[in-house]
This record gives sequence, structure tokens and C-alpha cells, in this order.
Amino acid sequence: MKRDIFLNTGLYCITAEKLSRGRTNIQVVREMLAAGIRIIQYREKEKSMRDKYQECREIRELTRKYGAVFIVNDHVDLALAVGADGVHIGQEDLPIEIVSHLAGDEMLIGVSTHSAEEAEDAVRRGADYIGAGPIFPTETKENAGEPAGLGYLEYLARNIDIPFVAIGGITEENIIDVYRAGARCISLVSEIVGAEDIGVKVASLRRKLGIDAE
Ligand code: 3NM
Repeated sequence: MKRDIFLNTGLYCITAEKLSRGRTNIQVVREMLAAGIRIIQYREKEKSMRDKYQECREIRELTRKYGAVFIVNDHVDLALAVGADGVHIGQEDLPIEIVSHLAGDEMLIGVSTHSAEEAEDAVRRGADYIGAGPIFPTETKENAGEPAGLGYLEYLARNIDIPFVAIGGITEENIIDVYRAGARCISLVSEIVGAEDIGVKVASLRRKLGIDAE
């Protein structure tokens, strides 16, 4: 398993309860899975660790039922505690080698990158995939930094051998440009969690990418 799951998976979905129109993370994940999404990342910056643990346990059960990959943002301990498939970390978190040592061989490690230097460093240190963003301006992530632009995706498509996920400011209007720049795995946060009907939104994004619904 490991890296292969990212090839041509299309949409990588992330929770963001505040932007979810009053729906809970769990409700949103249920809708994502029902819409055929097969990679889910739990991202939650505000709740207590205990609440995150309870939600992640539930999401682990749901994702397992659907055969979906489950990745936990920020916390390797939480990822291990619930038997997640992966952990996603940022540039300010523990070094990749340390997370990798703690997580063991089977767990996927994703790393957020914002430049060619960070991407190459993440590959050297053993990341299984990288996040590439923000591609466009976004308000969903605090201190996301200046947009890296489509040129960053073109660079990664030509130069990086591990999968990468394009993220940040991607919408139904610009997703085709992201695809054309070389991204084969794409993450849209507010566009999906904030959709009135997540199933309809996912189907419509897939049509834009020319991916058949599962
Ligand atoms: N990470 P939206 S941007 C979670 O650049 C996250 O690493 C980013 O949200 C990065 O699709 C981002 O609503 C938020 O713009 C993306």
C-alpha cells in the first residue's frame, strides 16, 4: 500500500468544522465517504485532545468500512492511538525522521511544503508524499504564507518522484488549471466542506477532472 494509494486518487478531503455549515466533522466525513472520497485527513486545531481522539476513533471506523485511507493532521500519537494510515505534519512540527521513527514503517508520512527547497528536503528525509501549497490565496489556514502558484506544481511534476497533493485556494473554477499544471491529487477544503450538498459538489469536481465516479 503506502505511496501507491495517492496515484490518480483525485480528491484528498480534509475536515474543517468551522466552515462546514453547522455540520459536525463526523457528518461531513460520512458525506465525503458516501460521495466516493477515499482519502480523508482529520484536521482540527481547536478541540481538546480527548475530543479529537473520540472523533478520530469514529472516523477510523467509518473509513475502514469504506476502504478509505485515513490520515491525522499534526499528531503522531493520535494517529497511532486510533490506528490511522498516516500522519501529516508541517515545517514547524517534529523532524520527519523522528516522526517516522515513532510512527513505524507502515504509517504514511505527509509533509506540507511551500517551495522547491522544502519539497526536496522532505523527499530526502523520507516523506511518503508532500502537500504543495498554498497554490492560491486562502483564508482556511492561518499563516498559510504567500501563494506558491501553479509554477510550483509544474516544478514538482517534473522533478519530484513521490506523490504530491495540491492545496490552498482551489475551487471548482480553477481546479482544471491545477490539474493541467500536473497535480493528480488535489485538496479543496472550504469548497467541499462548505458545499450545501457535498455529494453534488464532489461529482461536479470529478466531472471537471474527467474522473468517473466510483
Ligand atoms: N494547508 P482551502 S493551505 C490545510 O498551504 C491547508 O499547506 C495549506 O483550504 C498549505 O481549500 C490549507 O479552503 C487550507 O483554501 C486550504
